[in-house]
Amino acid sequence: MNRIHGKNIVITGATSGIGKATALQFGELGANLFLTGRRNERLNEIKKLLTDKHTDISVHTYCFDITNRSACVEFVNSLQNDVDILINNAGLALGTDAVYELSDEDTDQMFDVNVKGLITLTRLISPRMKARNQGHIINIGSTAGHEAYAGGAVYCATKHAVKAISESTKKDLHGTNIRVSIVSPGMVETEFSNVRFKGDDQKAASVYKGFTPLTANDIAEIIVFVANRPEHVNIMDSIIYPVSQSSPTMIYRDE
Ligand code: NDP
Ligand code: 8X3
Repeated sequence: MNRIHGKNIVITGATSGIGKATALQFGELGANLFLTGRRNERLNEIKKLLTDKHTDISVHTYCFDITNRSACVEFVNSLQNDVDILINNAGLALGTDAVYELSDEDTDQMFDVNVKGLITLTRLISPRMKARNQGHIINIGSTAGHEAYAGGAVYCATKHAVKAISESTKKDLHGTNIRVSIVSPGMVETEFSNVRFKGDDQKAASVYKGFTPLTANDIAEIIVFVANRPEHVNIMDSIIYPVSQSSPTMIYRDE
């Protein structure tokens, strides 16, 4: 059953990976899309992909940095439509430094995007959902938000924070019809590792060598499934690993 048709869906970080795949899958189901990211060319490409294929949906793009609070306010104020579903997806890891080697810049950027950006959009959009007593907030967590690993002090902390924020958000909205969910993937081959290794694409590719990682589409399918449940069903969290991965650091490789 398609419960998505005609819904207004905000997706942050829709220029690549999980966010882009999710936008394309929601487009197939007839959702109106409000897509954000910093790379305008990518946003335009995705809009064209969607509107060429689907004439019955509207696609709006918003180019801004989620760490810029006033840009977030401007974005939310510019929305003419009620938001039915907010997908807080924008996020990143920077480096795999041990805690005693971390840079302030990487630390700030991970917290600013993964935690503060997510809170800003939730804080700005949830009051309207609350007023309508309707909506769904889906936060993209990580298995790193369930189990920390060496070299991931900050990234893991931000994803543990996403889990905590999601649980608190659900409790803050207790008694309303607003659903709050987390989708927590293991290793997904996207631009995530290219960003983490700051453009060292060889190092990024080596992360996914010797086993079959998840794809962005695999996670988009889960996000769509979570969003497409009946109104009274709230999937709180879902942990998705590739079959070759049993924990953030246990990966069975062929070679
Ligand atoms: P990608 O690097 O492919 O996508 C990340 C998205 O976040 C991009 O669209 C990027 O857009 C956006 N983004 C990053 N920084 C900012 C910023 N300052 N302002 C606005 N948008 C920003 O990675 P994934 O698709 O893999 O990651 C999506 C989410 O999934 C993240 O939250 C990540 O932590 C999580 N995740 C990823 C896993 C993986 O293994 N890949 C596993 C578990 C969770 P732009 O650069 O255009 O601004
Ligand atoms: C990303 C998962 O374990 O590659 O959230 O850092 S991991």
